[in-house]
Amino acid sequence: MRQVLKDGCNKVKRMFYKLILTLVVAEKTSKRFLQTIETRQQKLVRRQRKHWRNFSSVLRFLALFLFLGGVDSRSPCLNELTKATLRCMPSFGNAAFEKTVISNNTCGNPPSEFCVQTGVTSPTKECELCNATEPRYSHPAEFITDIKNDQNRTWWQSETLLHNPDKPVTLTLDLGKSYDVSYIRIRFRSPRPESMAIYKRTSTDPKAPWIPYQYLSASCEKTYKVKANDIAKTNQQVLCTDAFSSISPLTGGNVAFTTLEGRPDNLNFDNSPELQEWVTASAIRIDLDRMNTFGDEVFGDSNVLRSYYFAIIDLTVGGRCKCNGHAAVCMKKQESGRLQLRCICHHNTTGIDCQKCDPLFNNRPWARATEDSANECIKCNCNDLADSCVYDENLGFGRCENCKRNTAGPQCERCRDNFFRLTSSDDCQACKCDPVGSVSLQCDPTGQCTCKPGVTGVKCDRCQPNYFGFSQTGCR
Ligand SMILES: [Ca+2]
Repeated sequence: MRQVLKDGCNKVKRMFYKLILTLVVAEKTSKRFLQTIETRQQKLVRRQRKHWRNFSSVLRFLALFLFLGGVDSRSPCLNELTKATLRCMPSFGNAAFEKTVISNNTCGNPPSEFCVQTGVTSPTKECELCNATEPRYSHPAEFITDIKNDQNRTWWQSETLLHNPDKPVTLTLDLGKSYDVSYIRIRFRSPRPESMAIYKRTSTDPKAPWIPYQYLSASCEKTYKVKANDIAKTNQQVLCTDAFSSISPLTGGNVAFTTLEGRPDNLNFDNSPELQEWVTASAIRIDLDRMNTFGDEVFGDSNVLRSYYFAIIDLTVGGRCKCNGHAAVCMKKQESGRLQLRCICHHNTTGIDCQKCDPLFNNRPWARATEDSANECIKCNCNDLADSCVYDENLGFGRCENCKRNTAGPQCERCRDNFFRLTSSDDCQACKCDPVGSVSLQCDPTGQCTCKPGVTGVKCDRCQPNYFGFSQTGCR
């Protein structure tokens, strides 16, 4: 009986301890929850302020965008009246439009659920499905550069933190050829990343290195070892800004990067090869390095984890097809069996970017067109006897290549060795000097070879009268 009472007492004691423990844990949890709510509200207010600052940066950026040529269309390469050559360029536009984007991480395969981030922890989060096999629910990378339509905002989306806790997310945009890039703007559907980096390639060579272009981070120094909001001291200095990295707004936030803003040669672009190189890009890579969160993902709640992911509505690359001032049109052309985007070159230039002179137009070095001069390529003087020339620094003009009809010389102006002609309008003929009887294989302009002693004939191929023994030493 006593034993039963003792056991019962112990049972009550254990239950009591359990209750106390539960209460303590509950109090701790609720305290932590209240702290989370409080700091979240403080955070939101702080971020709201920051958002306004960002908004003014976006306005500044838009002003610069208009200044950089968002308003004009393409310009002609020739003045129709005076026939003077003019610098020309393709129209300004969105270089990313309908270009291929590849992502290493996209939701929907297998189908998964994601929840819309509302900034408030509640069990009734609005959740949707991402399913790559159902068009209605798929969010592929190509939706980043598709048609812009405010009624139907398509977007790309990554997996959520629940499905992909720490794999870095990378987007790669291939522009198809070099562009002069003025700005890059990314419109997010999810909150903007805490840290992201933009890289570029300046050549279409798939082995070309990725060059850092801009960092955008709330933790510049920690994440990218770059001072936050620094002023560009050189034209190609990679900067880091914290202006676009707050969690607010939760949707529709913009990230923008203007390539020329604040660069030392900003107003002297024509004469700055460094800056010209800096704005050149043929591919863009965006690394989404860290998400912005409210810190509640640490509790591991699956609905919370489902509400963290990257989603981008649109990527705009404001720029012009790079034609070095020698083309007004850039279009796809059939080239070795595939469509290649290229400039339609003027000013006797050629190449995908009009980056060189036509073969027979290298009488002076190739140059970009400037505001003052089209710097067109000039034809070499090859007397119509060559199809190509190369500029020769020592000569100061173009040296003709592969002179035709037995001619030679920098301008195909003379007969090649061992050939002759009387006047420059004649064809060059072979001297055909006899190698045994001639001093050299070169004849004079009449075709007469120089004979060894005792040798005679136009081609020095026989002994003079009364001489004999035609040999390497002449005739005796
Ligand atoms: Ca879209």
